[in-house]
Amino acid sequence: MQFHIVTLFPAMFTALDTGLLARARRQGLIGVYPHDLRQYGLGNYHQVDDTPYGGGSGMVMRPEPIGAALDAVITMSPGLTRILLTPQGELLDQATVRELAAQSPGLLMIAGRYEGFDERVRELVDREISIGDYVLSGGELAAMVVIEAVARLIPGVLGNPASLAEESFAADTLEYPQYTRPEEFRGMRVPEILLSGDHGKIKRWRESEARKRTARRRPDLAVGRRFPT
Ligand code: 6GU
Repeated sequence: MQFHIVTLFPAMFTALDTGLLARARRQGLIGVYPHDLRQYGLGNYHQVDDTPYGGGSGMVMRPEPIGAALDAVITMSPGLTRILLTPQGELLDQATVRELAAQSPGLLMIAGRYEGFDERVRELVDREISIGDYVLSGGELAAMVVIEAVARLIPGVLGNPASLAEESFAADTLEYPQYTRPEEFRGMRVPEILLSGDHGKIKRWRESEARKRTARRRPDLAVGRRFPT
């Protein structure tokens, strides 16, 4: 799966040169391709932003460089799903992540800087996505969040596919409490049931703990909801 990003800061994506994603790239399971928006800027200064019509503070990203960058990438890789990263977009959740993971050959994301995009940029994309209700100075970190969340759903990227299956089964609840050694840490003991060896009892305990934790911490996660697998 291909992840293309149109950005003024392509170097930020070297952050993905480590760990799980680096291995996935070496194996050819994913490709991460930042494209420098500055190359498509206007005039001698390669301008990508301008003052807003009607006045006001801040700068607005001009539509032509973004349009030219999208055209160039789409010509090289037809069929990419075009995504504008913006706090005004639909909130990213695991159901959306699954939809994005099903896009072939991949995603073309626009990571903006400055105060916003010229409204006409919205006409150039297939969807708009936000990663949460807070403001970032640019879409780059949001793009990396999308890449990480989507890539781990691609077959072969995760070391242990069983954890994926468990996640999708338990997608409507938070995870149950987990413990490893030692049996006692600073006076806190591992729940006796986990040491019992009774796998039926352990399974029921975990389901019950996950339900209780979800009800207390995230009552908005509706009981019974399941993400498509
Ligand atoms: Cl996608 N972009 C920016 N700039 N800020 C955000 C965001 C995106 N999602 C949440 N905050």
